[in-house]
Amino acid sequence: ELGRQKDQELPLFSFSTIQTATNDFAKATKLGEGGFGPVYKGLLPEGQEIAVKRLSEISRQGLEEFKNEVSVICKLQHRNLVRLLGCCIEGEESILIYEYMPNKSLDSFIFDSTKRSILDWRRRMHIIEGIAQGLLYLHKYSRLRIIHRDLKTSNILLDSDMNPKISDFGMARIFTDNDTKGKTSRVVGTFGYMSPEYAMGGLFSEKSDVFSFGVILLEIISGKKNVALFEVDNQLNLLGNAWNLWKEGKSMELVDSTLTASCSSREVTRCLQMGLLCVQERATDRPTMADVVSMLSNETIAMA
Ligand code: ACK
Repeated sequence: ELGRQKDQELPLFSFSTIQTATNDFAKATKLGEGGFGPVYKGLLPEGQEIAVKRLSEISRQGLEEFKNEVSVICKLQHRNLVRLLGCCIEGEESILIYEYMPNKSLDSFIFDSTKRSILDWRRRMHIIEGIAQGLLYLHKYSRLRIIHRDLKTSNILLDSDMNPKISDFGMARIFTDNDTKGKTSRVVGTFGYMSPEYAMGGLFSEKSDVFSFGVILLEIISGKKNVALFEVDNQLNLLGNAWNLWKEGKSMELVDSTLTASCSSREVTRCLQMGLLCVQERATDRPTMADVVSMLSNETIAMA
């Protein structure tokens, strides 16, 4: 279950194959705009659907993210990480080819009122568990230790069975020993998902990913954005409110109203508790992903 290590080289695609697969890009469906360029839908001759991420212009920043993404993701294989099928580097072209994820990003399901009801409680728990497994693999079970640094609901893609897969490794950092902490003066990532120590001090670690995971979990359950912002004017209240409601035994008020028919208050409380543990201000108070995965499979969550 923990995923197979991938030893083979990353397949190289020719630019003409990608041109054919995407109808020369011009007539291809554009899936969206990714970190370093547009993402198109394509079809390989053998009938496999693909997503094609094309570096738009040779900017230093874009190229850095592109190379980083390749170097991280080509070493990984897990059912909860989007699979990189190959790449194409030819002349000015730098392109990444991924498995196609027909249900696109989790973001669109949680925040789009017409699609939201598709995600009942059971599906949401399945998604939360999948993200946790993928992240645990990144942190612990891949040969390397990887901090993603940009986890957010729009980077979680859903396959045809609504299984979640983590994507976008352009900002990830690889560690080859047990020391998985780092400090940077160039904070990259997405505000609202960043932990306080990372956003304000450039400190990233497994625990900063855990914070982002907590935000995603709370967004999945509440259907609300920015559930755990901190120290940004009155936005601090959002997290404060979540804690207060929970302490007052009113956790059901935090839950997306379309969900209440498909879950029990006990389940909700358990899950909310976990989200709140993950978004605690002090990194040392947060659980590890190993703790999270074991808590998800256990009946009780011990509060710190
Ligand atoms: O939320 P979306 O529709 O799903 O918008 C983003 C956009 O491209 C930029 O990242 C979509 N996308 C990215 N990778 C894939 C993929 N492998 N399969 C399908 N859609 C993808 C994503």
